[in-house]
Amino acid sequence: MLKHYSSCKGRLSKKAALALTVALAACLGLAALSACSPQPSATSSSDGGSAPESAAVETEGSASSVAAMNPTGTSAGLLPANEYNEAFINAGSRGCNTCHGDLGALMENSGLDHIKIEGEYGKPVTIADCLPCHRQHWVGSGPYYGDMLHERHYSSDSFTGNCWSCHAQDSSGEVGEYQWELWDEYKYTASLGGFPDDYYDERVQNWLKQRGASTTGTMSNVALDSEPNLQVELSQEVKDEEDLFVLNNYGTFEVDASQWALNVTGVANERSFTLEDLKAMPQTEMTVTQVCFTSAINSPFAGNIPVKGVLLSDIIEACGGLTDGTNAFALAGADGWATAYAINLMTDNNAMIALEYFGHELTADQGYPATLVIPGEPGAPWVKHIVSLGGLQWEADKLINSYAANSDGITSHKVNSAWFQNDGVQAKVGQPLELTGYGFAWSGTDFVAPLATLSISFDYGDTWTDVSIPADADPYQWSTFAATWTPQAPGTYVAWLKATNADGYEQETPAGLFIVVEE
Ligand SMILES: Nc1nc2c(c(=O)[nH]1)N[C@H]1C(S)=C(S)[C@@H](COP(=O)(O)O)O[C@H]1N2
Ligand SMILES: [Mo]
Repeated sequence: MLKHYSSCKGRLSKKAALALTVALAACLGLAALSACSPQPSATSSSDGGSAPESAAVETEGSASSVAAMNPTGTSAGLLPANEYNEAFINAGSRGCNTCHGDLGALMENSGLDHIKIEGEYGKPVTIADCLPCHRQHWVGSGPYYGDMLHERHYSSDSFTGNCWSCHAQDSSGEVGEYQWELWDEYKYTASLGGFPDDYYDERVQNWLKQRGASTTGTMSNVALDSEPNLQVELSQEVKDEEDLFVLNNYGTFEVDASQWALNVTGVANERSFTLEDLKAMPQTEMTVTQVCFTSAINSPFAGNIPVKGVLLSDIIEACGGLTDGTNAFALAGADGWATAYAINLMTDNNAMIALEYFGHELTADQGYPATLVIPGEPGAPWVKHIVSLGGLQWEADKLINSYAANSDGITSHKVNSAWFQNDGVQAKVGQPLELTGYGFAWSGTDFVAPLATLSISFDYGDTWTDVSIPADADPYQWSTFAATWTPQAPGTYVAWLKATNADGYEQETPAGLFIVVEE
């Protein structure tokens, strides 16, 4: 049972920090050190709820604006309109996207040199997508968002809200032991109902119903469905290419293929491969899921890609094999992106130098003319515009340099899931509603077992519908699902989704989704 979200309070161990130097230094944009500035008006909140009366406000001295904040005007947002939700919770006036709309667009328009980060599948970028990097107190992941966002709001003309605009206090635990949380995380939890500890106690629910405070047994009147009429179909589909995320640490980089070559050292016959050389070699095709190393809960930074190219093992063989002791490659992209990786972890997983995605040559954002693809590992070491495989001799302990193995201590998600829908899905009683999403595990190594189960709950995790991933599913691809749910009663529901792998390792916080069901 999930009570409140951990906010990565643990310090990074020295070892983890070292590992992350490789992982994060490049995985994240480290350029921007100043705060966000507001962006052109958000027309709708990502809650899909009634955004506060949103005339765009011009910020003095800047061309940017945000949706007007109205902290004293009250709105239930997606929650049922009642005194508690409007006047007490004021749900419609809280959370980042209420004022800012898409946070990816906010960063894009901010004038800051931030990594390119875009919401895909029609999902806006939310604060959840910022947290894997900026919740850290570690230099490699960029500035700590708590400091910069407090300061930026404090000095903003257009921010007329207060602490509760962005935060909530979760009082689960001892009386008086409040936890500051982000509203955007808190809103999906049972604590929203006002009985954080006893929420799951039927007596609380009955008491609330008896007093007429709630028809559903939650103070917020969030509806529960403990016996959902739910059919789930799984697949490993490839979505539209335009929904594949792009993460460029240094912006879009153009390469002139006539000047380009891939240099290989640490092999019997060191050599350079031109694009023509690689095209003339045997080509292998497969479909493989790419996720960003810093994928958040409910993140749009994942996608299934049909790839085609030359297996790394074929390249090594074409160079007469590795020299004695060579067991890792330093990997460098033409744009300056660099990391290193154990060779066996790549060749065991059919790593390839990909020349094509989706049946065509790579675009600049995909890494033209060639990108290293490492099935089962997150995106950071999938070096785009790759120009060098530099032979290294690593000590045994360094060889376990899988990103999956070394990701403990940062808020990143080896087993994860997301809805493709946004908060505010509309439905009708008795009519089937299709909900879709994905789950995955970084299953390319011994460190993370393949995805085993996707689970859905409509009662804050009190009961789950578990869906097993078939044994013949490809562990290198995500599992997508279409869940057909027929709601039996009107109300606002919070659907939860979580992924579990074959070792029982469970997604730490479920992905939440607000659904509004009408009569
Ligand atoms: N050359 C180069 N390769 C790179 C990056 C980069 O910025 N430059 N970003 C990495 C990161 S952090 C990710 S998640 C993936 C993203 O690949 P995509 O943009 O094709 O989705 O590329 C990786 N390879
Ligand atoms: Mo990434």
